[in-house]
Amino acid sequence: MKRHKTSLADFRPRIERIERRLFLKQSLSLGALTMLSGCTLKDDDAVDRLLFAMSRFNDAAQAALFNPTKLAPIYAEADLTTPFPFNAYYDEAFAPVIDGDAYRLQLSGLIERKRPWPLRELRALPQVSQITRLVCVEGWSAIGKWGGVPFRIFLERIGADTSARYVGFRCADNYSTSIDMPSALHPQTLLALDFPGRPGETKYGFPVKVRIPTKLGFKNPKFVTEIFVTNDNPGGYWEDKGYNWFSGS
Ligand SMILES: Nc1nc2c(c(=O)[nH]1)N[C@H]1C(S)=C(S)[C@@H](COP(=O)(O)O)O[C@H]1N2
Ligand SMILES: [Mo]
Repeated sequence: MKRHKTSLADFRPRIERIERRLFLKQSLSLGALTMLSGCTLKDDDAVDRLLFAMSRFNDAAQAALFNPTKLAPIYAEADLTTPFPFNAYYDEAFAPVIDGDAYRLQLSGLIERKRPWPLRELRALPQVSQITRLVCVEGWSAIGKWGGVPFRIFLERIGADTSARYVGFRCADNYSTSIDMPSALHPQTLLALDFPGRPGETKYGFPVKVRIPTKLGFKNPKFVTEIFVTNDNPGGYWEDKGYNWFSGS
């Protein structure tokens, strides 16, 4: 029996196969990924046990419709991961650095008031902060603190059509992603303006990241330049390459 350290990535093809077979369009659950990223898989049996547990988890998730009141776990300051890991589809050195004074958040689609928002006006909206876990499909997770405006408050303020199906995001690095409206309105979804890391560090998404603790990392856009509301699924950078679109709990 093989006894070597492996990561989630090593089992990706197999997980994808099983995922297709068992869950069809249902997501690989965030809970299961948290488990996976928090432990070392030592052998094939361990993987089988995990995949079996995951399939049960997903069956339960499938039995219930998305519950917009279900909360992601909250952590303490003592749990913060430092340094916080950086991730993007490119190397850290190429992360965009945005001029906060010149920045305007653009709005489009099914939104009544589309005037662009300067950073200082976003800062003038009600602010909250929360410590949650970011879970990346690549097999790691990290606990960080994000502060900002509850996204629901922002959507209401701009007159977004909250009966529409999707909210899409465009980013300064040409990244994009999109989420379902119930997740956009989830009480823990934040238009984040404060990030993990040292003061002044910009690579975690300055000036705006949409932080959705009920979704996998790749559904949490950094360096957001435009938000739009639509009834046509906008897909996204990874979504268009085949990643599960919902990817949340
Ligand atoms: N604009 C942008 N946002 C992005 C990405 C990216 O490449 N560009 N990568 C995503 C992925 S895969 C992850 S895991 C998280 C990583 O966020 P962090 O750098 O704050 O850890 O950002 C997400 N948001
Ligand atoms: Mo990720």
